[in-house]
Amino acid sequence: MASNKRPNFLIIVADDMGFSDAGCFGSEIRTPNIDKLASTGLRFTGFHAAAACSPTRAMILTGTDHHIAGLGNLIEWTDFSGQNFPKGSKYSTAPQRGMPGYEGYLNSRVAALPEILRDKGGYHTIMSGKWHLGLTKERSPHARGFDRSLALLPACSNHYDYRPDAEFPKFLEKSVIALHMEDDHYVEKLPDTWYSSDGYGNRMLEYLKEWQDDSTLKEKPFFAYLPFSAPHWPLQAPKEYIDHYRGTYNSGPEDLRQQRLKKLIELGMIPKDVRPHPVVADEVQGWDEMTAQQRAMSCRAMEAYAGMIECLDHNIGRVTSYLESIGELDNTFIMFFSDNGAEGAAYEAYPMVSGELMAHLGKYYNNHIDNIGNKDSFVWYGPRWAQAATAPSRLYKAYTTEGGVRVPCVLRYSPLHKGREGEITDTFATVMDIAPTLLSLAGIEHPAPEWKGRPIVPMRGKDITPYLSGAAGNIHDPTEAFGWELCGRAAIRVGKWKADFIPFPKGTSAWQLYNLETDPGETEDLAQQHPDILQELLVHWEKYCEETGVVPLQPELGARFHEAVEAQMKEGEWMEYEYWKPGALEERRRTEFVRKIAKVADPRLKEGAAGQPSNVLAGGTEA
Ligand SMILES: [Ca+2]
Repeated sequence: MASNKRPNFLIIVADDMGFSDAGCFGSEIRTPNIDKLASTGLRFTGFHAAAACSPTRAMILTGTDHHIAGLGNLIEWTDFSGQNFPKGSKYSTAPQRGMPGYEGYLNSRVAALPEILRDKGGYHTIMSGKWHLGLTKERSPHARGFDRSLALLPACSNHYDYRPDAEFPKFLEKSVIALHMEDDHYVEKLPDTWYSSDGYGNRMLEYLKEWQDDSTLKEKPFFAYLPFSAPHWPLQAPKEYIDHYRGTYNSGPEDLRQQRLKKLIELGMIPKDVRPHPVVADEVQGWDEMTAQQRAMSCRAMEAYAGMIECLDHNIGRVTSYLESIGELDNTFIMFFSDNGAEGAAYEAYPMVSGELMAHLGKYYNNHIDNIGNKDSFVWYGPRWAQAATAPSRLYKAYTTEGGVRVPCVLRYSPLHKGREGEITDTFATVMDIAPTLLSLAGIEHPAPEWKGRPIVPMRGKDITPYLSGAAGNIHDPTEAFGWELCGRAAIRVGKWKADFIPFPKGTSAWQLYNLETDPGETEDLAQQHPDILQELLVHWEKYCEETGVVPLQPELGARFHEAVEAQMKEGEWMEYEYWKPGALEERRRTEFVRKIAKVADPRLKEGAAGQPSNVLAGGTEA
């Protein structure tokens, strides 16, 4: 391999895949291709994302916090407050609507990584997979720097592009239609044989072959972004993959959880004496309370989930094998990771959606036990299976506890980590580190404070190349603070100390304090024992809110911010493109379905900067 050539980049993202769902992270699911990347690269057990999809994707593509980049929350959750809140919750996302940083697409404060790599660095930029960073042409991958793209624009869809001829309940209208854009135009019809992971793998291969076969293009290195929409629900996969798992999960989710924990300990990925967080699943029946039929149905959902992951892995293998066949594998910096923790929502138990949703599914889908996983089935697997995959961590997707934000990650780039193949590292890293790392490897400086005539923000992530090459012992300084916030769930971490704020009913609606070094499961709240450390973290929290523009949804997350905001828009007046309405996919009528988004002034208080952190934590983080 020519060493004077700048590296190619391949960033592969799984959607809602749990921490222990890959073979190289202790899973029984067959993932030979991810495992091969791991055995020839590094595995990260301290890699962190946001708690859900589009916020993470915003951070991947900008290197900064999602509250800055326009995805302060998922647009689906700011648009319709109730759908993501289980029984007993009173929280509304209304105060976030219309606020700066909550646009629901990559906003103009950021330059997107492909824009910089292409326009400043001369890279060829290609994408195949889920975008979730804007629904209209001017927000599309094409508009944000991709030379070639096939992109699923919304959060999720039927993986086979199947949809019944029916009016969708509100929850499903944004969850069924496989709205894709290819370069600068909407895809009118996907191929009849469409299945998401195969479709994205196919298209990525086409783009790579196009690059390989064109001598002019080939002079440029490539940036390839391959974000799968699997294994996000609806759990669907080709039968040949699902069949590999028939009967595998018959002993239930607790048994699987114990098996996974045992494997994680054997691999040295979690401490032998780890105290796993208990399973939190009060809203659904216990395994022992279920009938044999209910248990069998549940196992089929898990089998379908496993099949989705194997199919995703197969497509990763097709892409990496192709790179190997053209002699580009070792010159390609590759990362694979999940965008958030496993998805544990039990939508059947959500008062805002369950009745209407379940009635619709009963009428238009076939969730017979022998049909689960097929195109006309529509299932999710719920909190118990999810927590088998997030164990020993607390909770799952959409929560800012480790179960929502700690994700499996594999990195392979031989020229930088020679001799460390197969290594497992627990060093702290985040998805915000990807952009600075790629720019560093490409030899490009980030353009902040200005890009194409507009002011833009700098990156908040760190270049990880000094860590990979052994020049640095860690990626982030242990005194650096990291915040998370999503739907009023929050966390702030400095070194081993982490404070979580999880509202009722999944949490206490009070700040809790954990020592992740001795208690990675976040099981023992030390807030009473170490009030000084908690207070110190909360100073960092306020600073994080000020720096990133978090609009807190509870007084506990920032009374002085909270008092200044109130509901700005009504329910359902936010989504910018109503693509699920009849006729909305027709080119000539599309503009009828684009809504104007009201803008309000930023009412966050400007006076009184957050207090400067004292050194309580600095003392407390010495490992
Ligand atoms: Ca996701």
